[in-house]
Amino acid sequence: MGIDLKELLERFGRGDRSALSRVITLVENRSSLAPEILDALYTKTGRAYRIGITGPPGAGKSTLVSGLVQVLRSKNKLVGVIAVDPTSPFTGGALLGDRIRMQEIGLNEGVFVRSMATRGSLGGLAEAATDVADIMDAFGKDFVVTETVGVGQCELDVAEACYTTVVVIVPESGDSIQAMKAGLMEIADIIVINKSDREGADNIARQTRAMLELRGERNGWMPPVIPTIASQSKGLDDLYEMIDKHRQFLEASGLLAKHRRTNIERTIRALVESEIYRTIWNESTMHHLEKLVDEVMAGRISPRRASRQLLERLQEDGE
Ligand SMILES: Nc1nc2c(ncn2[C@@H]2O[C@H](COP(=O)(O)OP(=O)(O)O)[C@@H](O)[C@H]2O)c(=O)[nH]1
Ligand SMILES: [Mg+2]
Repeated sequence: MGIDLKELLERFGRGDRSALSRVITLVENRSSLAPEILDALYTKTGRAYRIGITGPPGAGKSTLVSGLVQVLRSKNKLVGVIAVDPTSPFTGGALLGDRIRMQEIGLNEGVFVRSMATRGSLGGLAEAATDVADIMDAFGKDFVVTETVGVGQCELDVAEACYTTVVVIVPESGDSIQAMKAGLMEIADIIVINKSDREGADNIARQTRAMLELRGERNGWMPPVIPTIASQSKGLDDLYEMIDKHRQFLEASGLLAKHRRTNIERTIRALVESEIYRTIWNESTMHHLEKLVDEVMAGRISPRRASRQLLERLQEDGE
């Protein structure tokens, strides 16, 4: 099945949604065309503002994203949404509820929604999510909103690659403590207390503010705590205003440029490292490794000495 890449990229450039969808699929599946596509599109990136929405499952993140998208659409902004879904251990698929809700907002012109399954293995997800965000950016989106479940390092990485990270918690007992433990508070630029129609919302907002004040400002920014009722579209304008305020803060302080630099550096490093891994662990080194393991098992050399031998061999190969 041949792909006319030139034609595909032309359609992409004209704003053809099916071309966007196709490009994302090719990149997500790590097609052999992916590097060429990403290189071709990269010069068009850098415009979209990237928002990460994270928090425990069921906190109302998807509902909140739908509402936020509506606020953005009312301001005529073009929006891309990436939902990094938790994989159900039973079906292996993305949660159905998410799909349906996300499709609803996807029907709105000017909004493009893409779900990405974590597929159990976390390897490469952060890179893949960043690639998809880059593609949406190159397509001309003003905002790219990424929803991730705030569990696991990889999801934190995805959220942190965004310029403004919104952590969503709910008034359930201990939720803010849990979030704190999971390292969520560390990456939060804005904290949303969703389901503020529930009892205890004021209390948790107060507790969270106290907790944040104890910690103090982070790079000159004090994360605000915003109550929302996403299911009733309440508090979403406040949330947008705060995101915009944070954006202005990042721009004025030069932190946005710094953030982008860090992301670019991280991307280059990751690409170099994966290429090195790929070249190092080829058939011949694997074979040599097995032999060294035998030597260690037989008590003739230490693992450290084995590693040195392997490194020397690689160096010789490289010369
Ligand atoms: N009571 C209440 N329920 C909400 C609110 N926001 C979302 N929900 C409900 O919480 C459930 C989980 O929402 P969802 O957006 O899928 O959560 P996610 O797993 O964080 O993406 C759904 O049944 C929503 O209707 C809210 O503000 N108040
Ligand atoms: Mg969700």
